[in-house]
Amino acid sequence: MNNTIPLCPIEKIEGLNKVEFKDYFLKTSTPVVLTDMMDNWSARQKWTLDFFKMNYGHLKVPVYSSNSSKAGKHYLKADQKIYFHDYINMIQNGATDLRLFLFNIFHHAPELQQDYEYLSIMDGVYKEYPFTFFGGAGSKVAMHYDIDMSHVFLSQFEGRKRVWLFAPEQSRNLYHLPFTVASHIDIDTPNFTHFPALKNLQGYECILYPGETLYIPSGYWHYITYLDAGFSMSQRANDSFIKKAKGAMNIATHFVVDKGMNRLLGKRWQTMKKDMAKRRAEMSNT
Ligand SMILES: O=C(O)CCC(=O)C(=O)O
Ligand SMILES: [Fe+2]
Repeated sequence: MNNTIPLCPIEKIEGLNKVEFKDYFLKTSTPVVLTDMMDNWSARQKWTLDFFKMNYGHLKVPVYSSNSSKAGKHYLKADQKIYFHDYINMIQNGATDLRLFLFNIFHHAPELQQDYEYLSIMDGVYKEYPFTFFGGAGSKVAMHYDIDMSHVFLSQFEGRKRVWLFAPEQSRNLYHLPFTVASHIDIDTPNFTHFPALKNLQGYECILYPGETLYIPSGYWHYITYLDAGFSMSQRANDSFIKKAKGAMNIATHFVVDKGMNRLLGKRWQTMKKDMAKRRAEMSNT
């Protein structure tokens, strides 16, 4: 809990089957931690930071500074490419908050697929997008929701993460920046005077441990703090035509409207979006 925003603990469950998952979590868009989803993967024991350092240290990987997932022009633009070996050393030594994210390790090391299984808890798992996320203690993932509107299953291999989730209905209370999937609120130290709608915000919280898989329902906002150096891998799934269409719309809006306006107006566009977010938050609270 961060004392100021009510956060409900996310339930942790073992032995959930597909029907139960659908009825209790998928249909109701309720987050849950599945504690046994990774049990049968040999990757669960085999994949560690040291394992990647030793076997794949020669790969050059794109790393991002903590603020590069914030709204703005540089969204998803890598800051630099460095050797995987050097990057892992840096996070193990606590020397950086650079993150490696949305990294498809199977493109570089297809043999690793043998250690791993695709989830069968729901239909529509995208086999082409198993992404890994690495970071050091203290790294933060800025508040966002995933642009393609997929459901996300985030499996933790090493280190712990604190995850805060907020349902899509909370978008106005989070001052969602229009035409983006981001919020500029500093949720660690919420400023209730400047952003009064934050008083109405309600969310979920969990600490994700190695061996656990967090289900992040489609459209859910997430804010993540790495408590230790570590990494996870996500699988994405989408079994709904409507959600796929919404995702395609989001991507078009972001890349055409937001990027275009950024180029055209720069800082002024940022300010306009913040003003719009403020007006919308106030409208929904009057
Ligand atoms: O765990 C992370 O570093 C980011 C995860 C994330 O944003 C996602 O899986 O969509
Ligand atoms: Fe995400």
